[in-house]
Amino acid sequence: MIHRRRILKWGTMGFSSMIITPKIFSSPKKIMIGKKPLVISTWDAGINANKGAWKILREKGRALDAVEAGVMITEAEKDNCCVGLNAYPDRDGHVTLDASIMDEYGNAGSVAFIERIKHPISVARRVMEKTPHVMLAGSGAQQFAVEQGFPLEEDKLSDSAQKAYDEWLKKSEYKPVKNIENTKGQNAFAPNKLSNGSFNHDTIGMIAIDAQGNLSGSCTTSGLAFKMRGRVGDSPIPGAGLYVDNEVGAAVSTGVGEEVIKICGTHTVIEAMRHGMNPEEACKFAVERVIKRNTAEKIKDIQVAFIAIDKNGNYGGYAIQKGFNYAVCYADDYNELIDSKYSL
Ligand code: SD4
Repeated sequence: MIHRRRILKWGTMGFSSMIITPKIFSSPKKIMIGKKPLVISTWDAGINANKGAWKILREKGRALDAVEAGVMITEAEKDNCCVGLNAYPDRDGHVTLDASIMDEYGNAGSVAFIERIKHPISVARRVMEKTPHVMLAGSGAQQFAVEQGFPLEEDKLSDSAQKAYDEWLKKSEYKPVKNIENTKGQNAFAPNKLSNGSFNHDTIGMIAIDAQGNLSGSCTTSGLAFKMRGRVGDSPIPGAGLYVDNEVGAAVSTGVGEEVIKICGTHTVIEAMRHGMNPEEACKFAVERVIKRNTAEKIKDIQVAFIAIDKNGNYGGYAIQKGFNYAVCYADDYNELIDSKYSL
């Protein structure tokens, strides 16, 4: 009855006197209760990684421990093109790794352009917990890792990485000559697509909420295959490749890191959730921002995807292109690969 009277009153006021409030300030949505504990991670390697994280979460362990243990599984995998020391190298033939981690207090640690260290995610955690800094890079990061007791691994490509690199060298005709960056075309650069036609991307990004309702996240990658030496992607940058705000949610990205950095990708996702979007809507919002910054021609070759969890254990993901999937685990018998929605 009251509602009807209000509607009638508005009806007499006419549209011009109605105040339209922006969507982000609209009346609060019904709170959806999701899953807790819960872990989600990018791509199909996420299934195995989730298993490691779930062992900790199911025992009411801390999300931070879960996201570290989970991605360590992927870092150690033998045949992984894109994470850990068995991954594809940069265009000079060296594997260089980026990783970051964030806890429920908003602490962050990361390593960038680190070489010959098997578990960069654990070094990132040490940076967070044992130093006053957030990020260490290159030889300094490696030196810190060794001081912390991490073994220095052999500087050698895995068999499959060596094969892929030799193949790439043939086609790219890359020679480390001066000013090659100015040459037209992509040959000397990280290709958007690999020779098998798949997008040049992979990474494991993992976010989790534990039984106590605390959030954490991790991200670890070799970056783009055949990238320029010294290139650092979004993965080790808080707010770009990974962001956690315990009051709101956690988000992680994958795909062409340069695009993610330019829109502060995961921070954008978190802020969208803070203003009322659910995780999938927030990931879509960030994806659309990447799309908007590019021409229709260019965006066809770019993949970027985000996944997110909110404070209530709801989750979602969104990608530019078809083909992105993520693994979701919230029970001993539930660890499934979900095909992400996408824009193009
Ligand atoms: C990077 N975002 O270094 C990473 C790579 C990646 O899926 O996620 N690939 O740009």
